[in-house]
Amino acid sequence: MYLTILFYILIKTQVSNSNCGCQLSRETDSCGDNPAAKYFKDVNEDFNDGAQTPHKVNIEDMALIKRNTFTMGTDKPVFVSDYEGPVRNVTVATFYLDAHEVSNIQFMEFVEQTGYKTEAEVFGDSFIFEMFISKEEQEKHKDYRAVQAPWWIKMMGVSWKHPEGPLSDIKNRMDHPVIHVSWNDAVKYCSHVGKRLPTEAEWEMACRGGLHQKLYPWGNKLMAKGQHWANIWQGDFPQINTAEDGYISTSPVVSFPPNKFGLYNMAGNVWEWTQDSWASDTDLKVKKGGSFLCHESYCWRYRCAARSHNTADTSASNLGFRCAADAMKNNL
Ligand SMILES: [Ca+2]
Ligand SMILES: [Ca+2]
Repeated sequence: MYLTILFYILIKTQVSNSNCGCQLSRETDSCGDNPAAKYFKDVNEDFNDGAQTPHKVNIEDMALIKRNTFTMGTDKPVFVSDYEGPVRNVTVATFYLDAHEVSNIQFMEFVEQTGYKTEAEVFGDSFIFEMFISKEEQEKHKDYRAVQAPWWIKMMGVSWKHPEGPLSDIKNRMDHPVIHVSWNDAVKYCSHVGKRLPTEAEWEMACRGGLHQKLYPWGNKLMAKGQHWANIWQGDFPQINTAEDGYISTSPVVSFPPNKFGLYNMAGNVWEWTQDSWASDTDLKVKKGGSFLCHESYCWRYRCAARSHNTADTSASNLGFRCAADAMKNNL
């Protein structure tokens, strides 16, 4: 009897695992119970995010963004299904926002202090853009391509410190944004440093840098003054990236001109997680800003009004974050 039950459990487990597809989001619905939720506690059992010991937030490298009412969204949506519109007035209280995306060196310090393991490390894989791995690896992982976007491959051994697989490292890009971090990882990092993720409204108001209804943080013209203002894709997506802006992949977190609020790479470089859910009853989280993979022909989402989403446990090679903090008296 016990053997029969054990056999049934084993078979059920195998069937359930084989159903976990290679969509860009780790869809918890199609995979039954979220495996990360099960392992997360154990792996990070001793993790202490410091929340019990409130401390003054280090506002160095943060911009103070004063309370304002701004016009959020657009009435000229490029992706209607992303709910980019309609425009509406939103009032945002004064807050601080990191001047740049969280870098590898910052994330490494967090891991060294806490022993934290990211979800990509717990799952054992993450999504990587095909161009960054060899043809041999691509062939090996041909069954792990995202159905809707086959240039994304779910690859074993990919994590924040091994962004292109076990043999890769980050030693020459410590000042680049940390990638392969999930929303859950981002929340843990921000909490550790006494901060939090920005809301979508905070992020978008910050992106606009005080400009009214402009496409980009610097205005409406992509190549204003004949120069590049963000790390995006030049060429024919997804085959040819001419990298005319100087970067085929991520750029340092402080690169390209900052906007009027002193914020770097709000548009492009890596997507940035926000605090908000896509809808109240889902595990999908809003991300903003587009990435180095975005091209106008396919993913014109490096506009301030643009938005997209992933599940909270998804990680990828073009997705990072920055933190915000309340402008409370003890932070001033
Ligand atoms: Ca680029
Ligand atoms: Ca960015």
